[in-house]
Amino acid sequence: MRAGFVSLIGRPNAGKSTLLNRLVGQKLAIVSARPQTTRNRITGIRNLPGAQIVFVDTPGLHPARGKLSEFMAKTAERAVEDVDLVCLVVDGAEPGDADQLVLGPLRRHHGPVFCVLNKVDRVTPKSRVLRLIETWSRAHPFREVVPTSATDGTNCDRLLDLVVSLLPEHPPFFPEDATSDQPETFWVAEVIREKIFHLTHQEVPYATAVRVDELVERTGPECLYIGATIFVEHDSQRGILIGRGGGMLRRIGTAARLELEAFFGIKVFLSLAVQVRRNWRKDARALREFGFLLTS
Ligand SMILES: Nc1nc2c(ncn2[C@@H]2O[C@H](COP(=O)(O)OP(=O)(O)OP(=O)(O)O)[C@@H](O)[C@H]2O)c(=O)[nH]1
Ligand SMILES: [Mg+2]
Repeated sequence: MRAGFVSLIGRPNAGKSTLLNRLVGQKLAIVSARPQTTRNRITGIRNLPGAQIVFVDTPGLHPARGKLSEFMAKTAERAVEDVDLVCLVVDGAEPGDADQLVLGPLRRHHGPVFCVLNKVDRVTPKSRVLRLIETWSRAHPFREVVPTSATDGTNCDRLLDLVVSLLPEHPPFFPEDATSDQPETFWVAEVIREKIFHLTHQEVPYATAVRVDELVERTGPECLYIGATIFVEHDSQRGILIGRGGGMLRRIGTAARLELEAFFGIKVFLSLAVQVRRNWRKDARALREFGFLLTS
């Protein structure tokens, strides 16, 4: 039996969370077209015959600005410690430079590192993929440079095989049926936050935190009752999130509820409230309250 931990790190928007979901075979991490969607370390467990891979998704590597951003940057940097393999995920369509920002954290990892050239479905002409492989192979002594597409699945099975071949012999870390070690309430809050990323613009999704206050099964009729609070930094953002006649909050609530119902397989009653917590992203206490805690 082989088992081990594998971190996915890289610039914001490279497709780390999409790749985590693809490799695990289930949507565990939220995804959006904007950078800095992921804020926490998110594990996704893939069980294969004879192997258990614990993938670790991370916030995008970026220069920290402010307390929340510092938390995110530290979370990403620490994710290379105590893992068996690190995958640096690069957006093949917009690779950026092989600079300190992405190569720096690799130096703190003493095991093998892969470079995953993601979004190859968007790279044209195809000969450019070969040039990218050459460029990245020169930037760091990567054990493998693997072109993938997390959205259409290209080469993801090959990536899984390569990962398994590097894992140490070890009994499984988690039960066979586990897919994550995040609590359900965290995942529910993330689903709501994803809909806010999809439906609102500019600073609003970045100024938003979601806290699930209640998650209980109710009978007569049977349903899952979820109460959550959406926090924003200013009154104007609260107005935008609620929308005219409550329209925006209804759209966010409906989109989240449909996904939650599909996941839990039971009717969901979702109650959302919006509160202002001034400048919460700069407030250490609020960050702790909203679950932004460094755990290692
Ligand atoms: N065409 C294409 N798009 C992709 C691929 N992988 C991810 N995307 C898209 O890229 C965008 C960013 O994806 P995410 O998975 O949220 O990226 P991330 O690296 O987790 O981003 P942060 O959490 O912000 O660091 C989304 O719009 C995805 O649909 C891919 O292989 N091909
Ligand atoms: Mg992400």
